[in-house]
Amino acid sequence: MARLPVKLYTFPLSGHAHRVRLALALLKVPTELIEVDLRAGAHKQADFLKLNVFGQVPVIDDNGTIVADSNAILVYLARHYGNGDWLPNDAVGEAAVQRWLSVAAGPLAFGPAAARLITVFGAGLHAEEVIARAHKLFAVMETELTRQPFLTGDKPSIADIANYTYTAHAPEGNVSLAAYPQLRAWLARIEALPGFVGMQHTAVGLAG
Ligand SMILES: N[C@@H](CCC(=O)N[C@@H](CS)C(=O)NCC(=O)O)C(=O)O
Repeated sequence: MARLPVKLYTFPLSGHAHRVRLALALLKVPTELIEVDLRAGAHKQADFLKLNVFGQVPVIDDNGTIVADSNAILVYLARHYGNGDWLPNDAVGEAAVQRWLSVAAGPLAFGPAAARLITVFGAGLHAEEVIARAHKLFAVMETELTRQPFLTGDKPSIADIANYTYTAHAPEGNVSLAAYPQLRAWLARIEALPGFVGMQHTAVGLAG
């Protein structure tokens, strides 16, 4: 039976959802975008909770296979559609990628992504604290990227995809990238990959 496009349940300003959209685009997987109206609470309705008990985007439906959580989806897509690229099979290579997926779910989420939640969505978080956390992370990434063009080596992987969006959009949360030339060059390398698609910009913070 002919395969249908992968359905991506998304929200245009969600960096977590964008990382999946970017992966689908780079892997050239036909995609149907289904917008979930987070502002109207559609993600907490029974129909959506059946797809993701956590009531969050992103979720994909790949011809009946439902996968929720952005990093879990990146692993699924890399294994299913990546032809061995994007997620190495060897133990050391896979662990190196997982390390950066943990960064995306940890310091990236609680640093630059959280800073952007304040300016884009009005979240009641402590700006100074999350901005400081973002700079601490970016200083480490800057050092790592002086040694190699992508986070895990010479080739891009889902580690780069997972960390791209909230880094690129950090200025929206008042986190300047001016002090990080290697980080900016890395963003440009990802943006130059065939099929790259960006996330909608929001004119707030330093991006205002
Ligand atoms: N760990 C999840 C986090 C996803 C997430 O935080 N999604 C946000 C949008 S960026 C969301 O749906 N928020 C609504 C909510 O948590 O109620 C993932 O990586 O997919």
